[in-house]
Amino acid sequence: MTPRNCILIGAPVDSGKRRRGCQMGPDAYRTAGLSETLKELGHNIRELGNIQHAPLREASCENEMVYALSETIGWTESLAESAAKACGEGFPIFLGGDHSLSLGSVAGAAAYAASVDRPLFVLWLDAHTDYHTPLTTGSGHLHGTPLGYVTGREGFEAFPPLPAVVPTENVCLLGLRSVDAAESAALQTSEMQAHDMRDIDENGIARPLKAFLDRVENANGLLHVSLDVDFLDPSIAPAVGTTVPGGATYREAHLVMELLHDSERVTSLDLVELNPFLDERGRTANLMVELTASLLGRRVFDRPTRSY
Ligand code: 6HN
Ligand code: MN
Ligand code: MN
Ligand code: MN
Repeated sequence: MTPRNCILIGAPVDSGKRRRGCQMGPDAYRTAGLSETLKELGHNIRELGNIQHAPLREASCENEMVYALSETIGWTESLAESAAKACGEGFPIFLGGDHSLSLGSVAGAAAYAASVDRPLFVLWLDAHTDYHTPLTTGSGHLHGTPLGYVTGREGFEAFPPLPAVVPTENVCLLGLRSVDAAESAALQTSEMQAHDMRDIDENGIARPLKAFLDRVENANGLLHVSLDVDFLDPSIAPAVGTTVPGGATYREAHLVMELLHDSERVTSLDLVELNPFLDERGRTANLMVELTASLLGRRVFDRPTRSY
């Protein structure tokens, strides 16, 4: 297996929703041994510690429900810059932090892809589509908006202008089981490939993923993967504020990671929405580390036995 130059970027973003706790995410991944696990697999690890948001400036939005706008804008600025830089130096892994961190990580990955003249593809592993805009969100929680931002939807005027838009046909979503009406309507007129759990129950998870990975391959694309804890079934991953029953099983999730590893296409990764405050003896943090290990080449016969 080719060793990767992994760059671990702590992003303790907690502004994307009202419930606190994701700020502890980066330390939970460290405690669960992410860096040691990836080293054992033979990868090179560079740890950047935790980054901070850019200086806050005043910002406003027509929708008065929107929560912590300035802070999320500050995070988007600093994360986009870190992501673009890290993509040029290795394989960035963003240790979240809530999903609003992906406004920045994906924007930065897209800027990097444009600078090397290659298309960026995005795989969104989530119970939710996160396709709102600040104008359509009912909760006001900006962690529900990153795919709206990076695909260039209107309503993000207060945010940094996107250096490069991700075309909706380059986005694949897996694991959906909670989609708001406004998101669903917008999805219909987009080219995103959205696979809900019904689809996965009927057809399996490998089929849509392989079809997407073939497209990435044929386009010689870069691939950003955004893994939301709530992609997983709450029975195996309780540490998330937005649990939805009926999520991916342990094996479905590992299979996704194994196929991603075999594709050799993944160039950046977000680990998001872990809220260690809600965990049970670290089991969700441990599982997220195990999944990252699968994505980076761990095989069943290498896997140490560990009970959760
Ligand atoms: N996430 N659609 C809901 C909302 O509040 O807009 C949930 C968003 C969840 C966000 O999955 O990162
Ligand atoms: Mn999400
Ligand atoms: Mn989610
Ligand atoms: Mn594995």
